[in-house]
Amino acid sequence: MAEKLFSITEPVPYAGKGGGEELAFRHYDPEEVVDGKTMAEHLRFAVCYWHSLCWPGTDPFGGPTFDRPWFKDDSMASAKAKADAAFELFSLLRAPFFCFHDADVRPDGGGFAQSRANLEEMTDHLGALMETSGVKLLWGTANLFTHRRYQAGAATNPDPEVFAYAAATVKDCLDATMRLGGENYVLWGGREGYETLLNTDLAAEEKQLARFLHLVAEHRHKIGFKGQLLIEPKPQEPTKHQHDFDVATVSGFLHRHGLDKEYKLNIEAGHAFLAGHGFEHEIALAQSLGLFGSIDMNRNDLLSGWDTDQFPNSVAACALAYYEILRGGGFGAGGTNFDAKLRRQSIAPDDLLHAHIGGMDTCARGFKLARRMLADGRLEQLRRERYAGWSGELGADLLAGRLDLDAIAKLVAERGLDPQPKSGRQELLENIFGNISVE
Ligand code: XLS
Ligand code: NI
Ligand code: NI
Repeated sequence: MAEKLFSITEPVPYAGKGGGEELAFRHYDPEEVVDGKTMAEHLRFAVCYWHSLCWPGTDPFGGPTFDRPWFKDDSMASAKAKADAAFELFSLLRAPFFCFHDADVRPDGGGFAQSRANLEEMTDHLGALMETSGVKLLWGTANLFTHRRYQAGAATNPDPEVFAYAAATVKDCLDATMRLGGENYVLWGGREGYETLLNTDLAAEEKQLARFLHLVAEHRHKIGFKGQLLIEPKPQEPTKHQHDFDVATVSGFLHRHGLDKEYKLNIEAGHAFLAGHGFEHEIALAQSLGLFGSIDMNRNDLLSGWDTDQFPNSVAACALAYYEILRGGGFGAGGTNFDAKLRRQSIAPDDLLHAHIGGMDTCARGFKLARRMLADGRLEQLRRERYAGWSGELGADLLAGRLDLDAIAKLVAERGLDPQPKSGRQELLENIFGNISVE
Protein backbone atom coordinates (compact mmCIF):
# COMPACT_ATOMS: atom_id res chain seq x y z
CA MET A 1 0.00 0.00 0.00
CA ALA A 2 1.45 3.32 -1.09
CA GLU A 3 0.30 5.86 1.47
CA LYS A 4 -1.02 5.27 4.93
CA LEU A 5 -4.58 6.49 4.86
CA PHE A 6 -5.89 5.85 8.35
CA SER A 7 -4.28 6.57 11.71
CA ILE A 8 -4.63 2.93 12.83
CA THR A 9 -3.31 -0.26 11.29
CA GLU A 10 -4.94 -2.82 13.59
CA PRO A 11 -8.66 -3.64 13.39
CA VAL A 12 -10.97 -1.54 15.58
CA PRO A 13 -11.10 -3.26 18.98
CA TYR A 14 -14.15 -3.84 21.14
CA ALA A 15 -13.46 -1.77 24.23
CA GLY A 16 -16.86 -2.11 25.89
CA LYS A 17 -18.74 0.66 27.60
CA GLY A 18 -16.48 3.23 29.13
CA GLY A 19 -13.48 2.03 27.12
CA GLY A 20 -10.97 4.84 26.75
CA GLU A 21 -10.07 4.61 23.08
CA GLU A 22 -11.81 6.74 20.50
CA LEU A 23 -11.49 4.32 17.62
CA ALA A 24 -13.13 1.41 19.43
CA PHE A 25 -16.52 -0.27 19.48
CA ARG A 26 -18.44 0.35 22.71
CA HIS A 27 -21.50 -1.79 22.01
CA TYR A 28 -20.78 -3.87 18.92
CA ASP A 29 -18.65 -6.87 19.72
CA PRO A 30 -18.64 -8.86 16.46
CA GLU A 31 -17.79 -12.06 18.33
CA GLU A 32 -20.37 -11.79 21.09
CA VAL A 33 -22.75 -14.74 20.88
CA VAL A 34 -26.44 -13.94 21.22
CA ASP A 35 -29.10 -16.63 20.76
CA GLY A 36 -26.54 -19.01 19.27
CA LYS A 37 -25.17 -16.61 16.66
CA THR A 38 -22.47 -13.97 16.79
CA MET A 39 -23.46 -10.33 16.53
CA ALA A 40 -21.58 -10.23 13.21
CA GLU A 41 -23.83 -13.04 11.94
CA HIS A 42 -27.00 -11.37 13.19
CA LEU A 43 -26.34 -7.91 11.82
CA ARG A 44 -24.42 -8.76 8.64
CA PHE A 45 -22.92 -5.29 8.23
CA ALA A 46 -21.83 -4.08 4.83
CA VAL A 47 -19.81 -0.98 3.92
CA CYS A 48 -20.86 0.67 0.67
CA TYR A 49 -18.15 1.43 -1.84
CA TRP A 50 -19.76 4.45 -3.51
CA HIS A 51 -20.25 6.88 -0.65
CA SER A 52 -17.17 5.78 1.30
CA LEU A 53 -14.61 5.57 -1.49
CA CYS A 54 -16.00 7.41 -4.54
CA TRP A 55 -18.11 10.36 -3.46
CA PRO A 56 -15.81 13.42 -3.33
CA GLY A 57 -17.90 15.63 -1.03
CA THR A 58 -19.79 17.54 -3.72
CA ASP A 59 -23.23 19.05 -3.17
CA PRO A 60 -25.49 21.01 -5.54
CA PHE A 61 -23.60 24.20 -4.71
CA GLY A 62 -20.04 23.07 -4.20
CA GLY A 63 -17.30 20.93 -5.67
CA PRO A 64 -15.21 18.22 -4.06
CA THR A 65 -14.05 18.69 -0.50
CA PHE A 66 -12.36 15.31 -0.03
CA ASP A 67 -8.85 14.68 -1.22
CA ARG A 68 -8.10 11.00 -1.72
CA PRO A 69 -5.01 9.74 -3.56
CA TRP A 70 -7.11 7.80 -6.13
CA PHE A 71 -9.09 10.89 -7.18
CA LYS A 72 -6.18 12.15 -9.26
CA ASP A 73 -7.29 10.41 -12.46
CA ASP A 74 -9.70 7.78 -13.79
CA SER A 75 -7.06 5.17 -14.55
CA MET A 76 -6.93 1.46 -13.74
CA ALA A 77 -4.03 2.18 -11.39
CA SER A 78 -6.21 4.60 -9.40
CA ALA A 79 -9.11 2.12 -9.41
CA LYS A 80 -6.80 -0.49 -7.90
CA ALA A 81 -5.44 1.94 -5.31
CA LYS A 82 -9.05 2.76 -4.39
CA ALA A 83 -9.87 -0.95 -4.08
CA ASP A 84 -6.85 -1.51 -1.85
CA ALA A 85 -7.94 1.38 0.38
CA ALA A 86 -11.51 0.05 0.38
CA PHE A 87 -10.40 -3.32 1.71
CA GLU A 88 -8.17 -1.65 4.26
CA LEU A 89 -11.26 0.21 5.49
CA PHE A 90 -13.46 -2.94 5.52
CA SER A 91 -10.79 -4.87 7.42
CA LEU A 92 -10.13 -2.13 9.98
CA LEU A 93 -13.88 -2.01 10.63
CA ARG A 94 -14.11 -5.82 10.71
CA ALA A 95 -17.06 -5.48 8.36
CA PRO A 96 -18.03 -8.91 7.04
CA PHE A 97 -19.44 -7.52 3.77
CA PHE A 98 -19.26 -4.74 1.20
CA CYS A 99 -21.50 -3.60 -1.69
CA PHE A 100 -20.58 -1.95 -4.99
CA HIS A 101 -21.82 -0.61 -8.33
CA ASP A 102 -19.80 -1.34 -11.48
CA ALA A 103 -19.06 2.36 -11.86
CA ASP A 104 -17.61 2.53 -8.33
CA VAL A 105 -14.87 0.03 -8.99
CA ARG A 106 -13.86 0.45 -12.63
CA PRO A 107 -12.93 3.46 -14.73
CA ASP A 108 -15.50 4.31 -17.38
CA GLY A 109 -13.94 2.97 -20.56
CA GLY A 110 -15.70 5.52 -22.76
CA GLY A 111 -17.76 2.77 -24.40
CA PHE A 112 -19.25 -0.64 -23.68
CA ALA A 113 -16.34 -2.88 -24.71
CA GLN A 114 -13.66 -1.06 -22.72
CA SER A 115 -15.91 -0.57 -19.67
CA ARG A 116 -16.62 -4.29 -19.70
CA ALA A 117 -12.91 -5.16 -19.96
CA ASN A 118 -12.18 -2.77 -17.07
CA LEU A 119 -14.89 -4.40 -14.96
CA GLU A 120 -13.50 -7.86 -15.66
CA GLU A 121 -10.01 -6.84 -14.64
CA MET A 122 -11.31 -5.15 -11.49
CA THR A 123 -13.44 -8.19 -10.65
CA ASP A 124 -10.23 -10.23 -10.53
CA HIS A 125 -8.61 -7.60 -8.36
CA LEU A 126 -11.57 -7.49 -5.97
CA GLY A 127 -11.69 -11.28 -5.87
CA ALA A 128 -8.05 -11.41 -4.76
CA LEU A 129 -8.67 -8.78 -2.05
CA MET A 130 -11.73 -10.70 -0.83
CA GLU A 131 -9.68 -13.85 -0.67
CA THR A 132 -6.92 -12.38 1.49
CA SER A 133 -9.19 -10.27 3.72
CA GLY A 134 -12.11 -12.68 4.12
CA VAL A 135 -14.54 -9.82 3.39
CA LYS A 136 -17.57 -11.02 1.39
CA LEU A 137 -19.92 -9.38 -1.08
CA LEU A 138 -23.41 -8.63 0.25
CA TRP A 139 -24.56 -7.29 -3.10
CA GLY A 140 -23.46 -6.01 -6.44
CA THR A 141 -25.42 -3.61 -8.64
CA ALA A 142 -25.16 -1.63 -11.86
CA ASN A 143 -25.08 2.13 -11.95
CA LEU A 144 -27.80 2.97 -14.48
CA PHE A 145 -28.27 6.59 -13.45
CA THR A 146 -25.05 8.66 -13.44
CA HIS A 147 -24.05 8.63 -17.11
CA ARG A 148 -25.90 11.12 -19.32
CA ARG A 149 -27.15 8.29 -21.57
CA TYR A 150 -29.51 7.45 -18.69
CA GLN A 151 -30.92 10.95 -18.30
CA ALA A 152 -34.37 9.67 -19.35
CA GLY A 153 -34.10 6.35 -17.56
CA ALA A 154 -32.58 2.94 -18.30
CA ALA A 155 -35.31 0.30 -18.71
CA THR A 156 -37.99 3.01 -19.03
CA ASN A 157 -36.07 5.09 -21.57
CA PRO A 158 -38.02 6.13 -24.68
CA ASP A 159 -35.03 4.87 -26.73
CA PRO A 160 -34.74 1.05 -26.93
CA GLU A 161 -30.98 1.35 -27.53
CA VAL A 162 -30.60 2.71 -23.99
CA PHE A 163 -32.67 -0.24 -22.70
CA ALA A 164 -30.33 -2.62 -24.53
CA TYR A 165 -27.20 -0.88 -23.22
CA ALA A 166 -28.55 -1.03 -19.68
CA ALA A 167 -29.54 -4.69 -20.02
CA ALA A 168 -26.07 -5.59 -21.31
CA THR A 169 -24.55 -3.70 -18.38
CA VAL A 170 -26.70 -5.57 -15.85
CA LYS A 171 -25.72 -8.87 -17.44
CA ASP A 172 -22.05 -8.06 -16.86
CA CYS A 173 -22.66 -6.87 -13.30
CA LEU A 174 -24.71 -9.92 -12.40
CA ASP A 175 -21.99 -12.15 -13.88
CA ALA A 176 -19.35 -10.27 -11.85
CA THR A 177 -21.48 -10.49 -8.68
CA MET A 178 -21.81 -14.23 -9.16
CA ARG A 179 -18.09 -14.64 -9.76
CA LEU A 180 -17.42 -12.84 -6.48
CA GLY A 181 -19.90 -15.03 -4.59
CA GLY A 182 -22.33 -12.14 -3.98
CA GLU A 183 -25.26 -13.09 -1.76
CA ASN A 184 -27.67 -10.63 -3.41
CA TYR A 185 -28.00 -8.50 -6.52
CA VAL A 186 -29.77 -5.12 -6.22
CA LEU A 187 -31.66 -3.09 -8.79
CA TRP A 188 -32.27 0.51 -7.87
CA GLY A 189 -34.02 2.27 -10.74
CA GLY A 190 -32.43 5.64 -10.15
CA ARG A 191 -34.02 7.31 -13.15
CA GLU A 192 -36.96 5.00 -13.79
CA GLY A 193 -39.53 7.74 -13.36
CA TYR A 194 -40.49 11.08 -14.83
CA GLU A 195 -40.02 14.80 -14.50
CA THR A 196 -43.15 15.72 -16.42
CA LEU A 197 -46.15 13.65 -17.47
CA LEU A 198 -46.36 15.82 -20.59
CA ASN A 199 -43.57 13.78 -22.22
CA THR A 200 -44.19 10.46 -20.46
CA ASP A 201 -46.07 7.31 -21.52
CA LEU A 202 -46.62 5.56 -18.18
CA ALA A 203 -48.12 2.40 -19.69
CA ALA A 204 -45.22 1.96 -22.12
CA GLU A 205 -42.68 2.49 -19.34
CA GLU A 206 -44.36 -0.06 -17.09
CA LYS A 207 -44.18 -2.66 -19.87
CA GLN A 208 -40.52 -1.91 -20.52
CA LEU A 209 -39.59 -2.13 -16.85
CA ALA A 210 -41.39 -5.47 -16.49
CA ARG A 211 -39.58 -6.87 -19.54
CA PHE A 212 -36.26 -5.69 -18.15
CA LEU A 213 -36.86 -7.36 -14.79
CA HIS A 214 -37.89 -10.59 -16.53
CA LEU A 215 -34.66 -10.52 -18.54
CA VAL A 216 -32.60 -10.21 -15.36
CA ALA A 217 -34.53 -13.02 -13.65
CA GLU A 218 -34.14 -15.27 -16.72
CA HIS A 219 -30.40 -14.62 -16.83
CA ARG A 220 -30.08 -15.37 -13.14
CA HIS A 221 -31.59 -18.81 -13.72
CA LYS A 222 -29.51 -19.35 -16.84
CA ILE A 223 -26.21 -18.78 -15.03
CA GLY A 224 -27.39 -20.43 -11.80
CA PHE A 225 -26.94 -17.38 -9.55
CA LYS A 226 -28.10 -18.55 -6.13
CA GLY A 227 -28.28 -15.11 -4.49
CA GLN A 228 -31.43 -13.04 -4.01
CA LEU A 229 -32.53 -10.49 -6.57
CA LEU A 230 -33.61 -7.31 -4.78
CA ILE A 231 -35.42 -4.16 -5.84
CA GLU A 232 -34.79 -1.01 -3.83
CA PRO A 233 -37.88 1.22 -3.66
CA LYS A 234 -37.55 5.01 -3.63
CA PRO A 235 -40.39 7.42 -4.35
CA GLN A 236 -38.65 10.42 -5.90
CA GLU A 237 -35.27 12.07 -6.23
CA PRO A 238 -33.65 12.23 -8.70
CA THR A 239 -36.92 12.32 -10.66
CA LYS A 240 -40.14 13.72 -9.30
CA HIS A 241 -41.91 10.39 -9.57
CA GLN A 242 -40.34 6.92 -9.53
CA HIS A 243 -42.00 3.69 -10.66
CA ASP A 244 -40.58 1.84 -7.62
CA PHE A 245 -42.27 4.27 -5.22
CA ASP A 246 -42.49 2.17 -2.06
CA VAL A 247 -42.96 -1.41 -0.86
CA ALA A 248 -46.68 -1.49 -1.67
CA THR A 249 -46.16 -0.12 -5.19
CA VAL A 250 -43.34 -2.52 -5.99
CA SER A 251 -45.33 -5.44 -4.59
CA GLY A 252 -48.27 -4.59 -6.88
CA PHE A 253 -45.92 -4.27 -9.84
CA LEU A 254 -44.21 -7.61 -9.16
CA HIS A 255 -47.53 -9.43 -8.82
CA ARG A 256 -48.99 -7.79 -11.93
CA HIS A 257 -46.08 -9.05 -13.99
CA GLY A 258 -45.54 -12.49 -12.49
CA LEU A 259 -42.26 -11.42 -10.87
CA ASP A 260 -43.14 -11.85 -7.20
CA LYS A 261 -41.29 -15.14 -6.90
CA GLU A 262 -38.14 -13.69 -8.47
CA TYR A 263 -37.55 -10.51 -6.48
CA LYS A 264 -37.43 -9.40 -2.89
CA LEU A 265 -36.84 -5.91 -1.55
CA ASN A 266 -33.92 -3.89 -0.27
CA ILE A 267 -35.51 -1.31 2.01
CA GLU A 268 -33.77 1.96 2.84
CA ALA A 269 -34.66 4.03 5.89
CA GLY A 270 -34.35 7.38 4.12
CA HIS A 271 -36.40 6.22 1.13
CA ALA A 272 -39.21 5.06 3.40
CA PHE A 273 -39.34 8.51 4.90
CA LEU A 274 -39.41 10.19 1.47
CA ALA A 275 -42.41 7.97 0.63
CA GLY A 276 -44.20 9.19 3.75
CA HIS A 277 -43.71 5.98 5.71
CA GLY A 278 -41.78 4.89 8.75
CA PHE A 279 -38.82 2.57 8.03
CA GLU A 280 -40.39 -0.06 10.29
CA HIS A 281 -43.64 0.21 8.34
CA GLU A 282 -41.87 -0.61 5.08
CA ILE A 283 -40.05 -3.55 6.70
CA ALA A 284 -43.21 -4.88 8.36
CA LEU A 285 -45.18 -4.62 5.11
CA ALA A 286 -42.47 -6.38 3.13
CA GLN A 287 -42.36 -9.11 5.80
CA SER A 288 -46.10 -9.57 5.67
CA LEU A 289 -46.01 -9.81 1.86
CA GLY A 290 -43.13 -12.29 1.91
CA LEU A 291 -40.90 -9.78 0.11
CA PHE A 292 -38.41 -8.75 2.79
CA GLY A 293 -34.80 -9.06 1.64
CA SER A 294 -32.26 -6.62 3.06
CA ILE A 295 -31.84 -3.08 4.43
CA ASP A 296 -29.92 0.11 3.73
CA MET A 297 -29.58 1.54 7.23
CA ASN A 298 -29.13 5.24 6.52
CA ARG A 299 -31.28 8.02 7.88
CA ASN A 300 -32.31 11.35 6.43
CA ASP A 301 -32.09 14.70 8.12
CA LEU A 302 -35.80 15.06 8.68
CA LEU A 303 -35.65 18.85 8.39
CA SER A 304 -34.02 18.97 4.97
CA GLY A 305 -36.51 16.73 3.16
CA TRP A 306 -34.19 14.82 0.88
CA ASP A 307 -32.03 11.70 0.86
CA THR A 308 -29.13 12.89 3.02
CA ASP A 309 -27.76 9.35 3.57
CA GLN A 310 -26.53 9.79 7.13
CA PHE A 311 -25.27 7.10 9.45
CA PRO A 312 -27.89 5.94 11.97
CA ASN A 313 -27.66 7.54 15.39
CA SER A 314 -31.01 6.74 16.99
CA VAL A 315 -31.08 3.53 19.02
CA ALA A 316 -34.87 3.67 19.23
CA ALA A 317 -35.28 4.00 15.45
CA CYS A 318 -32.91 1.08 14.84
CA ALA A 319 -34.69 -0.99 17.50
CA LEU A 320 -38.08 -0.54 15.82
CA ALA A 321 -36.57 -1.60 12.49
CA TYR A 322 -34.78 -4.67 13.88
CA TYR A 323 -37.90 -5.57 15.86
CA GLU A 324 -39.80 -6.02 12.61
CA ILE A 325 -36.86 -7.88 11.06
CA LEU A 326 -36.63 -10.23 14.05
CA ARG A 327 -40.39 -10.78 14.15
CA GLY A 328 -40.05 -12.04 10.59
CA GLY A 329 -37.18 -14.36 11.52
CA GLY A 330 -34.14 -12.10 10.98
CA PHE A 331 -32.02 -11.72 7.87
CA GLY A 332 -31.68 -14.55 5.44
CA ALA A 333 -29.25 -13.62 2.68
CA GLY A 334 -29.76 -9.92 3.41
CA GLY A 335 -27.90 -7.68 5.80
CA THR A 336 -27.38 -4.18 7.18
CA ASN A 337 -25.77 -2.04 4.50
CA PHE A 338 -24.63 1.45 5.37
CA ASP A 339 -25.62 3.32 2.22
CA ALA A 340 -24.40 6.31 4.18
CA LYS A 341 -21.93 9.08 3.63
CA LEU A 342 -19.90 11.51 5.67
CA ARG A 343 -20.84 15.15 5.87
CA ARG A 344 -18.76 17.12 3.36
CA GLN A 345 -16.70 18.84 6.05
CA SER A 346 -15.60 15.46 7.42
CA ILE A 347 -12.61 15.35 5.12
CA ALA A 348 -10.23 13.23 7.22
CA PRO A 349 -10.04 9.54 6.23
CA ASP A 350 -10.42 8.65 9.92
CA ASP A 351 -13.89 10.22 9.78
CA LEU A 352 -14.91 7.12 7.78
CA LEU A 353 -13.91 5.00 10.76
CA HIS A 354 -15.75 7.18 13.28
CA ALA A 355 -18.88 7.19 11.11
CA HIS A 356 -19.03 3.42 10.72
CA ILE A 357 -18.11 2.71 14.34
CA GLY A 358 -20.96 4.96 15.47
CA GLY A 359 -23.36 3.36 13.01
CA MET A 360 -22.40 -0.18 14.02
CA ASP A 361 -22.62 0.61 17.73
CA THR A 362 -26.04 2.20 17.27
CA CYS A 363 -27.28 -0.79 15.28
CA ALA A 364 -25.93 -3.22 17.87
CA ARG A 365 -27.77 -1.36 20.63
CA GLY A 366 -30.93 -1.21 18.53
CA PHE A 367 -30.68 -4.91 17.76
CA LYS A 368 -30.25 -5.81 21.44
CA LEU A 369 -33.19 -3.64 22.38
CA ALA A 370 -35.32 -5.28 19.69
CA ARG A 371 -34.33 -8.70 20.99
CA ARG A 372 -35.37 -7.75 24.50
CA MET A 373 -38.69 -6.41 23.22
CA LEU A 374 -39.34 -9.81 21.67
CA ALA A 375 -38.05 -11.79 24.64
CA ASP A 376 -40.09 -9.67 27.05
CA GLY A 377 -43.17 -10.84 25.19
CA ARG A 378 -45.64 -8.24 26.47
CA LEU A 379 -45.86 -6.37 23.17
CA GLU A 380 -46.58 -9.54 21.20
CA GLN A 381 -49.01 -10.69 23.87
CA LEU A 382 -51.01 -7.45 23.72
CA ARG A 383 -51.04 -7.58 19.93
CA ARG A 384 -52.33 -11.16 20.00
CA GLU A 385 -55.04 -10.28 22.51
CA ARG A 386 -56.18 -7.42 20.29
CA TYR A 387 -56.92 -9.83 17.44
CA ALA A 388 -58.04 -12.76 19.59
CA GLY A 389 -61.62 -12.58 18.31
CA TRP A 390 -60.45 -13.72 14.91
CA SER A 391 -59.55 -17.14 16.27
CA GLY A 392 -63.14 -17.62 17.47
CA GLU A 393 -65.96 -19.14 15.46
CA LEU A 394 -67.23 -15.90 13.91
CA GLY A 395 -63.77 -14.79 12.83
CA ALA A 396 -63.01 -18.17 11.28
CA ASP A 397 -66.34 -18.27 9.40
CA LEU A 398 -65.84 -14.75 8.06
CA LEU A 399 -62.32 -15.40 6.87
CA ALA A 400 -63.07 -18.77 5.32
CA GLY A 401 -65.85 -17.21 3.24
CA ARG A 402 -68.54 -19.40 4.82
CA LEU A 403 -70.85 -16.38 5.18
CA ASP A 404 -72.04 -14.10 2.37
CA LEU A 405 -73.40 -10.60 3.00
CA ASP A 406 -76.98 -11.91 3.41
CA ALA A 407 -75.85 -14.48 5.96
CA ILE A 408 -73.78 -11.88 7.82
CA ALA A 409 -76.71 -9.46 7.96
CA LYS A 410 -78.96 -12.23 9.27
CA LEU A 411 -76.43 -13.21 11.93
CA VAL A 412 -75.93 -9.61 13.12
CA ALA A 413 -79.70 -9.10 13.41
CA GLU A 414 -80.46 -12.47 15.03
CA ARG A 415 -77.69 -12.24 17.60
CA GLY A 416 -78.36 -8.57 18.23
CA LEU A 417 -74.64 -7.78 17.80
CA ASP A 418 -73.66 -4.42 19.24
CA PRO A 419 -69.82 -4.47 19.30
CA GLN A 420 -68.22 -2.18 21.86
CA PRO A 421 -64.94 -0.32 21.15
CA LYS A 422 -61.86 -1.34 23.14
CA SER A 423 -58.74 0.63 23.98
CA GLY A 424 -55.84 0.35 21.53
CA ARG A 425 -53.57 0.88 24.56
CA GLN A 426 -51.03 2.86 22.56
CA GLU A 427 -49.54 4.73 25.52
CA LEU A 428 -49.18 1.51 27.51
CA LEU A 429 -47.38 -0.10 24.53
CA GLU A 430 -45.13 2.93 24.07
CA ASN A 431 -44.29 2.86 27.77
CA ILE A 432 -43.39 -0.81 27.58
CA PHE A 433 -41.10 -0.04 24.65
CA GLY A 434 -39.62 2.93 26.49
CA ASN A 435 -39.03 0.97 29.68
CA ILE A 436 -37.23 -1.99 28.14
CA SER A 437 -33.59 -1.06 28.36
CA VAL A 438 -30.78 -2.18 26.09
CA GLU A 439 -28.84 -4.03 28.75
C1 XLS B 1 -29.94 5.82 -3.87
C2 XLS B 1 -29.86 4.40 -3.56
C3 XLS B 1 -28.62 3.70 -4.08
C4 XLS B 1 -28.81 2.22 -4.04
C5 XLS B 1 -27.87 1.46 -4.90
O1 XLS B 1 -30.69 6.59 -3.29
O2 XLS B 1 -30.01 4.25 -2.18
O3 XLS B 1 -27.50 4.13 -3.36
O4 XLS B 1 -28.73 1.72 -2.75
O5 XLS B 1 -27.93 1.83 -6.24
NI1 NI C 1 -30.76 6.16 -1.13
NI1 NI D 1 -29.69 2.54 -1.03
